[in-house]
This record gives sequence, C-alpha cells and structure tokens, in this order.
Amino acid sequence: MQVDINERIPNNVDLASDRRLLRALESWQPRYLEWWREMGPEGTQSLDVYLRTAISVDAKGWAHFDYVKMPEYRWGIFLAKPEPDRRIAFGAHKGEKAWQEVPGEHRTALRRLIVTQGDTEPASVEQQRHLGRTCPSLYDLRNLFQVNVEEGRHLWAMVYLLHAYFGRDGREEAEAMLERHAGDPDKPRILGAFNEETPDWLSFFMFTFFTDRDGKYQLAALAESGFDPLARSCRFMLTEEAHHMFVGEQGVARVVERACQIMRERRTDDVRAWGGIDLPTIQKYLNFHFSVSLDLFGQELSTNAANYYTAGLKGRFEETRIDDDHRLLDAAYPVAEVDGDGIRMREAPALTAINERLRDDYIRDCAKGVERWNRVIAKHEIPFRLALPHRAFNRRVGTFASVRATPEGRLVSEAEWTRRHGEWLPTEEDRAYVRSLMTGAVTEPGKMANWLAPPATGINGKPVDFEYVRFA
Ligand code: BYC
Ligand code: FE
Ligand code: FE
Repeated sequence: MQVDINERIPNNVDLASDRRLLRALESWQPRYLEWWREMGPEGTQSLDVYLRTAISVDAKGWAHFDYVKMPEYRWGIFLAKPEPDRRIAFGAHKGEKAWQEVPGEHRTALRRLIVTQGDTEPASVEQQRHLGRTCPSLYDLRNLFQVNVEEGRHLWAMVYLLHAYFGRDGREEAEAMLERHAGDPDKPRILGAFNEETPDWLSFFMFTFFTDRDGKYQLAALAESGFDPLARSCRFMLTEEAHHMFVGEQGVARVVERACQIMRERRTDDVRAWGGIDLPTIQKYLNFHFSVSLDLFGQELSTNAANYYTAGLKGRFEETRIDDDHRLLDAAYPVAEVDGDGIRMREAPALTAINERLRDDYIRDCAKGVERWNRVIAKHEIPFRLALPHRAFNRRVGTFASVRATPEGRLVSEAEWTRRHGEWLPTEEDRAYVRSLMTGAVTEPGKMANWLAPPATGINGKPVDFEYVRFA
C-alpha cells in the first residue's frame, strides 16, 4: 500500500475508503494540533527543522529527510507490512489465526493496553517542552524535535487503533489522551515516570536512554500481540524508537567524554570548576532514571500480565525466538524478593512473572549501554566506572517499594536512607548546578555548550556544523 504524503492524514491503512473513520480522525486532528501548539515544544511555530518524516514503511521510504516547519509535520498512520497468514504465537490461542478485529472477550484489556501505551507518548512531549530554550547545540535541538514529532506520531498510531476498532469508547479515550497532562495534579498521566519533570538536558539524555528503552521493550511485547493491527503498529513504531535511544546513549556518552577531557586536561577531579558535569553527578542521574524506568514494568508478579499473555494480547520480548511451549502453564521463572533483611531469588510461576522477565531483558540491554559509556572513561585512563544500581534501589512499584536499598542492593533503615540518599540520587544542589550550565540556547551551527563534547558524526550524512534548525 503506497502512502500519499499530501493527504490530510498520510497513511498506509487505506483511510480514504472508510469515510466514517476518516471523518472521525479528521475531527480529532485539529484538537491534536491545538494540543501540540499549547503543550508541545515551546516557541517552535516558525522554525524550519531538518527532520525525518516517514513517507512509506519500506526500508528506503520511511526515513525521508527535509526541512519542515514543526506544526506542518506530516503526522501519519503507518503500520508495518502484514505478514501473510500470521498466527498467534503464544497463550491459549497459540496457533490460531491472528485477529484482524478485536475479540469481544478481550476488548477491555486491549483497550487498556492501548490507552496506557498511547498516554505515554504525548506525556513525553509535554515533559520536554521547555528544553529547546536551553539547547546545547543545533544538532541536539534538532534531535529533541525529531523525538518530539515521532512521539506525537506514536500517539496517532494508538489513536488510530482506538478510533478504528473501539467505537465510541475508543473515541472518548482518544479525547482523554489530550486532556491528561504530565505532572497535572488533577489529571495526571497514567504511569509514574511520565509525571516527572525533564528539567534539563542531562535528564533528557537519561530519559531517552532509559525511559524510551522501556518503550522499546513494551512495544516489542505488544508487537507480538495476536491483535494484528496493534502488532503491526508497534513494529513500525520500533523502527523510529531506535533513534530515540541513540539520542540518549550518545548524549550521555558526550557528557561523559567532556567530563573526562576536563579531568585529563586540567588534571583535576573538580570538573565543576571548569563547567563540566562530573562523573559522580552523572551516576546519580543514572540511578534516578534507571530506577524510575524499572517501575514502568509493573509488579514482579502480576495477574494482569499473566492474563494478557494467556489471552494472546501481549507477549514476551522476541517471543517467537524463545525455545519453550509459549503457554507457560507449568514453567517457572526466578524472581528477586525481599526476605527478612535481605534479598533472595525464588522460583515463581513464569506466567505471573512475565513483567519481571521483560524487566530482566531490559536491564541486560541497559547494562550494555553503560559498558559503552565506561569504555569512554577507560579510553581516558580514568579510574571510575558507571554502574546500574540494584533493582531494589529507589522503587515505587512492586515488591521493593516497601523497602529502602542502597545502589548495591543492601537493605537499609529509613534513617540511613534519609541520611544518605543524597549520595545516590541528585540533590537539589546537583540539579541546580546542572541547570546553571543550561541557561541559554547555543544556536550557532557547529558550536557546542561547554559541558558536552560534539557528536562523532552529524545526521543523515550531514556535517556536525550543518544548520539543522533555521530561525526565521
Ligand atoms: N505507575 O499488575 P501490575 C513508552 C498499576 S514507555 C503507576 O504490575 P500491569 C515511551 C497498574 O496499572 C512504554 N501505576 O500492572 C517512553 C495496576 O493497577 P490496577 C509504555 C502503575 O498491568 C518514552 C497495578 O499497578 N507502554 O512507550 O501488569 C517516551 C498493578 O500492577 C505502574 C506500556 O506501558 C506505574 N509505573 O503492568 C515516550 C505498555 N505500574 O489494575 C513513550 C502497556 C503498574 O491494580 N502497559 N501500575 O488498578 C502495560 O503493559 C501495563 O500496564 C504495565 C503495568 C506493564 C505498565
Ligand atoms: Fe514513543
Ligand atoms: Fe520514543
């Protein structure tokens, strides 16, 4: 199916042949644009930004680069190509034909999953809306906007499913997506991490590394869904997600690189004296964003997750590559839990441990990124290593929400936590210092703020000093 990029809503789902659906989405569109103007990236109405826009789902066409005015971005609806005769790969319906319509018995659960997924997308745009003001370079500003427009498109992807498959309550849920707001005390976003602030660029890089990576794992689990339109939506979203995590990984790596340069050139550990962000502060930010993102996987043992799996709605990471029966009725899975004053492993039913398994996959992926950051430090021959904190550290969801643990995973008293958490999590002073480095926007092509190193290469083969954003 070809995409007509000039349609009001570019799509590869043949919207033109479904007038009712088209009209419903066309009436949601102005409300989306109004939300984008009010809650989206601040002060960007007239900028020309060198952005990637999906114009087809082929390997070649999905990454089309050009200057775009942000409010005129072509937010479209794109599903990955259908797999012929696709079968459900897991759960009680394993082997049956994948569903092209919503099965009545699973309607509520599916809607809930789609709403939860959809809600995070505009939330992240809201969280990041002020960052343009303090961008460290045009290259970074462009990357921020790229992430923002694609999160906006991810909202479109979920809203399409709600409109196309859930009738009236789907339309109501689509409205509600624009009514809840990140951090709003009356109408907050659904999941915890999406009500936190993203007040500075170090937070932004950490967020895109850790929280967008939760997105990757959740989308991968939904990409296995027996409900085929959801699976195909998520598959295409995953192609966009890779860039978001790249922005985070490279962003943090460049902050680390700059800290190391200062330490070596100035022969000092006092990186702040030279306007950099010191490695211990980077570690604290890492601790915060990792722990908050771990909460997004839900409880270690979850009957919700077991039901989603059995129903064929949400699978495991790379479900079809796992060598087992894909029903998990008798299988076990090791889960960490609090036991007296320690933490021990216990065999739990694999079905109820589905969330924990996905969290484990996620943690392994995060650890690889941290090792790449450590290679930057090692290259400078500096004796410091970044590390992921223990999964029990700073948790608000699941079994560890009821205890206090150090980054090493030692359980401590409330008193010790109160005394020492400032060693492990960013303090007000740390945050104020980081903010103090980011008081204005660096907008000269090729120029970088002092606290981060330039990227190794530019975007789409362009040089680093390319004019990624043009100001009118
Ligand atoms: N905050 O049985 P449990 C992304 C609630 S990120 C607040 O473990 P379940 C993106 C839960 O609702 C990916 N509440 O829950 C990234 C439940 O409530 P009830 C987003 C929470 O359902 C960056 C209760 O606790 N996608 O795309 O197994 C930028 C029991 O919990 C939280 C998805 O999340 C929390 N963190 O697991 C842009 C995928 N966690 O029923 C975008 C869809 C749990 O007791 N969502 N609760 O009232 C899901 O699959 C599941 O909802 C979750 C939770 C995995 C999130
Ligand atoms: Fe997204
Ligand atoms: Fe993302």
